[in-house]
Parts: sequence; structure tokens; C-alpha cells
Amino acid sequence: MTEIIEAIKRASIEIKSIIEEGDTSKSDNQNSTGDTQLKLDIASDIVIENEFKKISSVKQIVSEEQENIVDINKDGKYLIAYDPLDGSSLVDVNLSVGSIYGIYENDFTGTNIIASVYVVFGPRVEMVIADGKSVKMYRLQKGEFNYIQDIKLNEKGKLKAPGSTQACWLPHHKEMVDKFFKDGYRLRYSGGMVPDLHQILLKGGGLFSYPSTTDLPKGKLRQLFEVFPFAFTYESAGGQAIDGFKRVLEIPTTHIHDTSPCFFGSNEEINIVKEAYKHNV
Ligand code: AHM
Ligand code: MG
Repeated sequence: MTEIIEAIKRASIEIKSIIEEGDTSKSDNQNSTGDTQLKLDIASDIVIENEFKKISSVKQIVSEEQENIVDINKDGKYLIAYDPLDGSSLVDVNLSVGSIYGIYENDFTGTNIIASVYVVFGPRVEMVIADGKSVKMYRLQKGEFNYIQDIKLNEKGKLKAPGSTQACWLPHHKEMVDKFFKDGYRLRYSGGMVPDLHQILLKGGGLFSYPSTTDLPKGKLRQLFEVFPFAFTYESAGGQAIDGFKRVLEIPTTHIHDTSPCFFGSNEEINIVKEAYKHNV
């Protein structure tokens, strides 16, 4: 595992330069979800793949930017799913973005995730590692990732990050979001899930949602690359991650690019979601 973390650190230092100096225009390619890839997505993906290819304990990798699983070492132990540069379309307006990694054993399913890592590229570069028991944050300072703090969610927070197209929200979802704001929650939504979820974690709690909508009944965010790694991080920090009804980590994955509605938060907010959703299967 240590060598995987070291590879992520090296890749992140290179991705930082790609973000700072790279070309933010579109490429001619689309990824499996049908999004047009930016040149930044492709460059970051290559950096990460090249790092993981050097590691003997890695069995397979799969990227949000690639169609298929890539075999690395047949005797390797770990499977890694990653989103090289989530929120990459925000780079041209100089908002924060991030990389997300889920580390799995045996197969790419939510129940088999054993660690998660994300890296936020903002005014500072921070890496957050969850191992099921704790969540630890490191900051890039003079070329090194230094330990800064453990992250633990409070039982209740103050922030609300409501994703997706509001015109496509289901009535019970809209009612629930309105109620949060009536109860004093403050809006914090940048359109980058890494900084948005990082903010909720560091400010003690709240709720991030990307629900089922009339245009995207299965949500937008991808299970292996986005939903499961952050679910693992939130659970490790003492919070919860659900699809409206049950733990997202218990959702079966039928295809590597499957998406799922998702809610990440501290316990009080997630219990409110369960209550709002229970009669709306
Ligand atoms: P991407 O992987 O194509 O960058 O998309 C993922 C991003 C998330 O970071 C963010 O939470 C979400 O898309 C925003 O979507 P929306 O604008 O529909 O709320
Ligand atoms: Mg993404």
C-alpha cells in the first residue's frame, strides 16, 4: 500500500504542473460516459497509469477516462479505480479540482474497497487518505506531503451542497433541500465534488447530494471512481454515504462505468435524507 501512496504523491506533483501550465481546451475524444475529454484529463490519466504500471502489488487499474480495465500484474493484490482530474472543466475558471482513487481487493465492488485517497488541487495541494478507521490529511509543502491533521465529522454540520439540475429534481428532493435552507444551512457548491466534499469534511459536516433526477434517474456520479471512494472516506470519518435509502457501498456494480445517486454527510443530515426518501422508492 505504501508504494501506491508514493505513486499517487509523484503523480500529483506532475498533475499540479499539468493544471498550472497545460492546455485547457477540448480533445477530439469522448470518454465512456460520453463526456468530451479535455487535454488535461488525458494528460493526467497518462501520468497516473505510468506510475501504477511500475508497482508490483497492483493487479489491475481502471480509469474514468478509459473504456476498459487494464491488467498490470497477475500476481498483484490491489485493484485501483481512479478519476484522474475530476471537475477538469473548472480549471479554465481557476476553481479547485481533484483526483480520486479507490483501492479494492478481489474485484471492483463497493464491499471490497479497502482504502481511498483524494487529492485537492486548490490554492494548496492536499491529499486525504482513508483506511476504514481514520482519515488523514497531508499538504504539499516544498515538494513533500506533510501530515497536517486527522479529519473527523461532527454529528451535524451547517453546509449544504446540492448537485444536479434543479429543474429536474423530484418533488420530495426539492422539499428536503428547501427545508435544509429554511433550517439555516448555507449553500456551498462549486461544481467540483472533490473541493465540495473536502469543505464539508473540514468544516465539521453538512450534506452533499447528487440525487436521482428526471433527466438522470441513476445520478451522474460514477460508482467506482467517485461515489465509492468518497463513501469510504465519509464512513471512515464517522459520517455516512447513501443512495437515499441504503449504504452506497452495498450497491452492486454491474458495469465499471455505472453511476448512482448519492448523498454524503454527517449522521444527522443523512438521517434526514432517509426520512425524506423512505416513502419515495
Ligand atoms: P466530471 O467527472 O466530468 O468532472 O464530473 C463530475 C463533477 C463533480 O465533480 C461535480 O460534483 C459534478 O460533476 C457537478 O455536476 P452538476 O454540474 O451537474 O451539478
Ligand atoms: Mg469525475
